[in-house]
Amino acid sequence: MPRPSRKHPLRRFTLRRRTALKRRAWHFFDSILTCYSSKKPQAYDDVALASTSVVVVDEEFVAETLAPSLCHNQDLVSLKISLLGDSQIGKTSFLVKYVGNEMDEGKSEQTGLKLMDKTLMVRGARISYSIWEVEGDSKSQDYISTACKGSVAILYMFDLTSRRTLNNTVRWYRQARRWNKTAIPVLIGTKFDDFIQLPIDLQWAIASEARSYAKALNATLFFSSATYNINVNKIFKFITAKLFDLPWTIERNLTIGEPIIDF
Ligand SMILES: Nc1nc2c(ncn2[C@@H]2O[C@H](COP(=O)(O)OP(=O)(O)O)[C@@H](O)[C@H]2O)c(=O)[nH]1
Ligand SMILES: [Mg+2]
Repeated sequence: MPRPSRKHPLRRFTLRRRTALKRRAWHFFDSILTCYSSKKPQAYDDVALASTSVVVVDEEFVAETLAPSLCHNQDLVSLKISLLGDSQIGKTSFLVKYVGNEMDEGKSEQTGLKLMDKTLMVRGARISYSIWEVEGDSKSQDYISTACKGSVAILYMFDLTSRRTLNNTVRWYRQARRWNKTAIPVLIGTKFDDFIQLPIDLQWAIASEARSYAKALNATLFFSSATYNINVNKIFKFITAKLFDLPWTIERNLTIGEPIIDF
């Protein structure tokens, strides 16, 4: 009876497979080690770049930008936002508070219309907001079409201490809608710091009226103060999240004496 071979064909096959598997495993570990070595692959460099260049984005959005698959696209997205309301209600102060040092003085001198730009990084993409303010006096009516055409959001603003300016938002809304029916409508009550000095029953009456107006305009309502930087950034964050379907939600606040947010 012939002696069985020391290396059975099946055993030889198993050995070959094991060697191939070992080689593949080493290759796999090698590629992992390469990722952590000083010679980083391109993708890792991009992540580092994206996380350092995100300067003006709020924390929730910064977390989003760290996802590697979203960091390669450095395209610039230009979007227009317009801002309407009576004069002296705090529109320019609100914009200056948001835009800060990036305000383009050169573009802001045209009578009846102001234009300010702000660029921010969201999920690895550069977003440039052109924010158009219609100044609110009788002459500025001619600029409503220029400001509203192509806007992705329209901010209807009023002074919380002046009911007349709240009533006028309906007129601003009707005029804006002639030129733009798709923009996100936001109703903003300004000078919240002055408003909270009013008697509480008056605050309650104005807040209720503002909520009814917001419902009628199908708008989200914010009370804000440029002087104390209340809800200024939050309003733009809300618009950005809504436009780009970002996982960020605002909380409703209906407490009298606090800056109301209603939707
Ligand atoms: N108390 C208070 N005053 C404000 C606020 N925002 C603006 N103002 C004042 O309201 C006046 C008109 O502001 P401005 O921004 O020029 O209004 P615009 O005509 O609507 O652009 C100025 O005297 C501002 O200092 C605010 O948040 N609180
Ligand atoms: Mg102004």
